[in-house]
Amino acid sequence: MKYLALASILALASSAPSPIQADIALGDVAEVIQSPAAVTTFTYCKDKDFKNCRDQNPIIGTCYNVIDSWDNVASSVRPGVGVTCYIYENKGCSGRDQAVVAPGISNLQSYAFNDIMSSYKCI
Ligand SMILES: [Ca+2]
Repeated sequence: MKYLALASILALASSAPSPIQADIALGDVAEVIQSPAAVTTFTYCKDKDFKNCRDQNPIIGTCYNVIDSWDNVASSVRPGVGVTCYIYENKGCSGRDQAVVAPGISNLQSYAFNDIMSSYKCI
């Protein structure tokens, strides 16, 4: 009976349309379930001393472009504790970069990076 039940489930599964072409093995699925994407915090601010800020929750290891209205305006930045965030002069995490760790950089002018940041990535 167990075999029959399994066989009918398999028949059902193979006849059902598969909207997503998942090219991963079962082992990969287990790994994804056991290791959800780690998220940190990253705050960037239009003014020095962490004023007029935008708070983000970036996934570790993922590059983010800042939205257009925040492009080339950051004057202070603060990553979450325990990560290193890199800020980049160009989008796509390219160009000159500057590493930042908590408690952050209160005045990017000190690093010749004021009003320059276009993207960031935390690792
Ligand atoms: Ca820039």
